[in-house]
Amino acid sequence: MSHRATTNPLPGVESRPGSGHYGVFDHGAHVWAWRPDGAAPVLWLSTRSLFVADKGIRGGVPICFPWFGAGRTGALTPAHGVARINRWRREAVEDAGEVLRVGYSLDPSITGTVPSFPHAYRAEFWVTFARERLEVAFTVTNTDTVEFSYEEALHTYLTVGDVRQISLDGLDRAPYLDKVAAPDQQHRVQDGPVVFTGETDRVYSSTAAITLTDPVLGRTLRVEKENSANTVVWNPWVSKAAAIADFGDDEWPQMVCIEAANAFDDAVTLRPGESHCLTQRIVLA
Ligand code: TA6
Repeated sequence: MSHRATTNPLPGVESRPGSGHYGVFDHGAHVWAWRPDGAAPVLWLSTRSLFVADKGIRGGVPICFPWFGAGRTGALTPAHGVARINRWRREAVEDAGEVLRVGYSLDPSITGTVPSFPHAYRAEFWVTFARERLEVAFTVTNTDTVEFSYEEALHTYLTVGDVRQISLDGLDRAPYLDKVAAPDQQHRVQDGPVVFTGETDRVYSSTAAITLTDPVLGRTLRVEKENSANTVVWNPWVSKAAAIADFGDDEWPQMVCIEAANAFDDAVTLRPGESHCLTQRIVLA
């Protein structure tokens, strides 16, 4: 099955090997579809997502760079940086049928000057779609004459049968920032599996792989990563989902975000000429 450059709502690359479905938009180098042949969709995409030049896409794998959320100052906009709202340069498509690899690049000639990140850099992104795994790799190279630091996340939205019935293993004993808790109670330590009983927005200090057990879909996903000090886990629950315009009010039970990240004190620092590659892999176990 050959890929095809698609228009969809946005230009990109799409392939349908067997009953599978692979898709990435040039906008944001945004991976929006991964459904392995014979399986249910693994990535989640809101039915309310926008597909416009200056907005992020609600679902798939948004690339957060050069800051996470509102940044370490808590005052940076746009949320999660500029990478996901710019159109990346598509550099390569390697189509071996069941395995499709697409490579992109981003640099200041695309994003323009970013006052809160006035640095010379080159960012590259590769996605590998295969039947049993999806791999995304985000590499930043310092092409400047001075060192700089940045935050990053592969903000992956996963489809689940019912978030109230899943559990995440692999974070036991990991310290985390609980962004939903009262300010004086936000520093906590994970005790056992992660389960979801309300709005959940946590930044774990952990390099571990995670196993997602989904009894409703009857499947287990393994979420592996390299060069990532943080794992972000998010579900907006009822009121936050209702407050987000591009998120359907009744969609929150069918998704969870598990994000390989380097944020806050774990921001990446690169000296001139240095590179760093953040990788996340989702494996159908
Ligand atoms: O990764 C979790 C998070 O930082 C949440 O706090 C929430 O803001 C989510 O990202 C979505 O952010 P977005 O800017 O895409 O609406």
